[in-house]
Amino acid sequence: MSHGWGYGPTNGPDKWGEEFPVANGTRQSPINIVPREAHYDHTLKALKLKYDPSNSNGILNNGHSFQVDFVDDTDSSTLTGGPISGTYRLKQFHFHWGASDDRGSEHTVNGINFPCELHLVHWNTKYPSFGEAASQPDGLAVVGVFLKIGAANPRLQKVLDALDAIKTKGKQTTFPNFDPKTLLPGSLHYWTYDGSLTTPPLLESVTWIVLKEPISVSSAQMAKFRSLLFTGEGESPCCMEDNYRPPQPLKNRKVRASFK
Ligand code: SG7
Ligand code: ZN
Repeated sequence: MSHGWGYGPTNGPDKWGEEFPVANGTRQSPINIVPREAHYDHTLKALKLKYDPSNSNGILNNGHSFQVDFVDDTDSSTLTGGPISGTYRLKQFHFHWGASDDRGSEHTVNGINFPCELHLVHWNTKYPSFGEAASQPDGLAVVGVFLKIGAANPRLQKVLDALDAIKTKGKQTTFPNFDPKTLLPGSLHYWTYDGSLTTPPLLESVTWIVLKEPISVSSAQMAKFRSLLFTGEGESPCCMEDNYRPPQPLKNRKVRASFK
C-alpha cells in the first residue's frame, strides 16, 4: 500500500488487507443491513445516552474524516443499556460521506446508500483507557446514525461552521460546549451486531448500534462536508469525499433489532 492507508485507488479499502490482514476477518464492518433478516430481540434494552456538553473539547481534521473530541476522564458522558453491559464513555464523533448525495454511508439498508453516516465512538470503562479498550472484543460501542437529504438541519450547523477552521489535515481548533444528543433522531430504535472499526487497524472490537431513523441534512450542507481536504497545508489539494468503507461479508453473524 502506497505511503499509508486512505480512500484512493492505490491505498483504499481494496488494499487495506495487504497491511491489515484482519480486513478479511470474521467480524468486519460495515455491513448491509437487511431488515427482514434481522432478529427482533425483546431482551434488548433501551439505549441510554447521557452526554455533558461541557465535555466537548476540540474538532480535528485527521486526514480521513474530521472528529469532535470529548474529555473522557470521568463518567460524565456515557452510553449504557442497549445491547451492552456496563458503562461506555464517549470519546469522539465523526462522519463518513460521498462525493455526491447518492453515496457516502458505510452501513447500507437493503443495499441503499445514504449520503452520510455519523459515528459516536464510546469505550468500555472496564478497561483503563480508549487505547486499551480498542483491541478488546467488547472494548468499543459505536452508535451509527444515517443522514438523508431533506430540510437543512439546524443542529448540524455549529459543526459545519467549524469546518472552515480545519480545512487541511492536522488542523484543529477548540469546540466547546456541544451536546451530541442534539444530533440524534426522535426514535432510538436500533439494529445491533458485533463488528470492527471501519478504518485501519480494522480492530474487531466494536459493538455496532445502528439507528433505524435517519436525521436530515440538506444538499448544501452536504457540500460543506466536501469543502474539507484530505491533504495538508501546502500539498496539492484533494477534497475529502468518498471516505467510507463499503459493506463487508456478514459471515456467521446475526443482526438483532430492538423493534418489531
Ligand atoms: C475515523 O474513523 C476517525 C478515527 C476512527 C475511525 O477515521 O475518527 O478516529 C481516530 C482517533 O483516528 O478510529 C479508533 C477510531 O475511533 C474508525 O472509527 S469507526 O469504526 O467508528 N468508523
Ligand atoms: Zn466511522
